[in-house]
This record gives sequence, structure tokens and C-alpha cells, in this order.
Amino acid sequence: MLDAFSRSVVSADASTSALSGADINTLKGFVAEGNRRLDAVNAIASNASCMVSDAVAGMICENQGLIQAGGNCYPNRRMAACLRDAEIILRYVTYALLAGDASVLDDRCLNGLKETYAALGVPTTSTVRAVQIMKAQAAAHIKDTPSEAFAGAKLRKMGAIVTEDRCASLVAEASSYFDRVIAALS
Ligand code: PEB
Ligand code: PEB
Repeated sequence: MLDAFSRSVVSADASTSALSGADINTLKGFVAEGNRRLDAVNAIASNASCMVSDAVAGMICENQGLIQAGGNCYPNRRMAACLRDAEIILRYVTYALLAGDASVLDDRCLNGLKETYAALGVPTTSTVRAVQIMKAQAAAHIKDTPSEAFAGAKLRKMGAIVTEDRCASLVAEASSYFDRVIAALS
């Protein structure tokens, strides 16, 4: 498992070169912007149970066969496994976002997941849909702009210090980790 720092070292080592000025500058930026990264991770982690249940509910709303006999969220045991899996995936995305590197997500969550799902008959398109909803939710929570239209009484704003760009680079980075999940399952 790597993070932004160990990744720079491994990359430099692979080309038997010293860390470059550009590498150091990138890491300087990582440190300088560390607090907003922690806020982004916290925005996701502290809303995780709401996000997961909403994403799985949304997936099921759009495909109610999932909770009928023969569907992969039927009976309750499978529904529970599905909620658990969505939470596991979201948790590994938060680890990657904290580390600034996808390796923990790749190695400990996505490695072999597609094969596992194929063996269990877990439908990929539905899983991907739940992940897409979590991607939209995570963007809204990092920007601290979750809407009442989607959350109703459960709306939760973090009251974060709003930067001019609303942490666009962290939204993009988090989105890339969700895209990685989608790519690994597709
Ligand atoms: C991966 N998921 C399931 C299993 C495993 C995983 C290993 C089999 C063992 C078990 O049931 O616990 N476990 C999971 C994971 C890690 C891990 C990501 C990473 C570290 O250790 N069914 C649906 C939805 C989807 C779903 C589309 C989004 O219809 C999930 C949720 N996963 C689902 C279901 C099962 C399962 C197991 C329903 C149970 C399948 C079955 O037993 O028939
Ligand atoms: C499921 N939720 C969101 C989306 C969908 C659902 C389809 C849009 C995803 C996208 O853009 O691709 N929709 C929902 C559902 C049905 C449906 C269950 C069933 C009929 O049609 N916001 C908070 C809470 C947390 C939350 C803490 C409620 O403040 C969730 C749990 N859901 C949330 C967020 C978004 C969302 C989308 C933040 C992002 C969009 C937004 O807030 O504007």
C-alpha cells in the first residue's frame, strides 16, 4: 500500500533517479492542502451511512427486480450483503483519498472483486449504478452542497470553510477513485 510520499519514492527508484524538484513541489502542495483533504475525507466518512443507504435505495428504485424473488438483493441476507459491500467500497475510496493514492483501493478492495461478483451472480450494472450515485454524493459532500431535493430532512452540511474553487481538485480526485471502481467492475 502506497501513499503520495511512498509513491514518489517508488517511482523515482524505478528510474534510479533522485526525487526531482517537481516531485518535491507536488508533495509540498499535498502538505499545504492537507487540511482540506482531511475535510473532504471527513465529509464523506461522517455521512457514509446516509450515502450508502440512499445509493442502494436509488439503485433499487430504478430496478425493483433486485428485491423480488430471484433478485440479487433478495432475501434480507443479500440486501444486508449489498449494503455492506457499498459501505466497504465507499470506505476504501476514503482511504485512497486520504492517502492520495489508489493502491489501497486497488489491492485490498478491487483486486478480484469482478470475479467474485461473477461467481456470486451479483449484477455488475446495478453495482455500477450504486457506485455512480455514491460518486455524485461524494462530490456534493466535498463541495458541501448537498441539496434538499435529494436529502430532504436528512440533509447534512458540514459548514466547511468554502474555498473559491470548492475543492475542485479533491472532487476530481475522489471522482477518479469511483471511476476506478466502475472500471474494475466493468
Ligand atoms: C465482496 N461480496 C459478497 C461476498 C464477497 C463480497 C467476498 C461473498 C461472501 C459474503 O456474502 O460475505 N467482501 C466484499 C468486498 C470486500 C470483501 C467488496 C472487499 C474487501 O471482503 N448485490 C446486489 C447489488 C450489490 C450486491 C448490485 C451494491 O444486487 C452485493 C450491492 N455481495 C452482494 C450480495 C452478496 C454479496 C457477497 C447480494 C451475497 C450474494 C449471495 O450470497 O448470493
Ligand atoms: C437516490 N440520490 C442521489 C441521486 C440519486 C439518489 C438517483 C442522484 C445521483 C446522480 O446524480 O447520478 N433517487 C434517490 C432515491 C431514489 C431516487 C433513494 C428512489 C426513488 O430516485 N445528502 C445528505 C445526506 C445524504 C445525502 C447526509 C440522504 O445531505 C445524499 C443521505 N444523495 C445524497 C447526495 C446526493 C444524492 C443523490 C448528497 C448528491 C446530489 C445532491 O445533493 O444534489
